[in-house]
Amino acid sequence: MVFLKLVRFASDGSKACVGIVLDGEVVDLGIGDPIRLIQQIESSKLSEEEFISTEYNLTRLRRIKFTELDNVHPEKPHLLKPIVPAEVWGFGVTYIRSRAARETETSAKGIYDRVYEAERPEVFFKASDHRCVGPNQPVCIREDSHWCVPEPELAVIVGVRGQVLGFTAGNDMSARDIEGENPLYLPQAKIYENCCSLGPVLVTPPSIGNVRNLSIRLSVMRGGRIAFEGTTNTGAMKRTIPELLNFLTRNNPVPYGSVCLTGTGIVPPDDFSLRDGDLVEISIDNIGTLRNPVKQL
Ligand code: DO4
Ligand code: MG
Repeated sequence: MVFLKLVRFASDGSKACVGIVLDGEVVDLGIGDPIRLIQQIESSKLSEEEFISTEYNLTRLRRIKFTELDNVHPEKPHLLKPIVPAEVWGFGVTYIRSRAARETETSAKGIYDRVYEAERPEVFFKASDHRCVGPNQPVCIREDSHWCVPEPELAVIVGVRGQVLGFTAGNDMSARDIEGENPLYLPQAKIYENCCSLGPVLVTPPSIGNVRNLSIRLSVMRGGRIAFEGTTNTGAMKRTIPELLNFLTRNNPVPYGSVCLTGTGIVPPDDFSLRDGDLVEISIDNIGTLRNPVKQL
């Protein structure tokens, strides 16, 4: 059985290569765009496994160890974002922990309680490709924020009508002081340089398993020690993915290969803020671990 986990990586110069992850190795498929591959599989009407074995002789292709690519040296072959997202959207207050944390920080008491209970979810524009980073690249703290946290979220890669093309892990970096001061400041709390990371792999729907039961873990390392760690499970999400995608794409066709972050169920305690030099690690079942150092702008 071939589990379709795809990565993009840079080797020989700046050209992006797409590889399939098999037994701890990345097999270079000799193509550049994973979304195009997913489209081809979709229109072939073959199963993923049949398509891959018909089109590629995996035993003959170049292989690189996954751990070799998951590194911080830009001059060596290294992982890139698993897709180049045309748009990234974020859902909010989809877990009870996010509702509680937001109600504590906000000057507009009650709004997060209301949105958690409402039929219509909160969805906001999060990022364009140039604000997103891949594995091992720095995520940033805004210069004018003193209370910044990572938000580990299941990320869904979608087509124009909201059809699910795949999954990856995402970090919705958030300035809690800015969003807490006034909810109208949300875009400034959420959208800035290196405010979002994605990776390490793109997993297709048949390979992800039960999306309602994926464990999500966050740890923040500081000076070699754990400064914060927490866990949740997608089973604790109040809304379903089809429900979220239905709202996202109502009179709003999104470009093929857009990314949708499904909200955080882990928020560190109120006295915790990220610092320059921290290392954020987000792990999701069947996706793996997305690691990013933190940089204070
Ligand atoms: O309005 C606040 C943003 C909420 C959010 O990003 C989340 O719950 O993940
Ligand atoms: Mg979020």
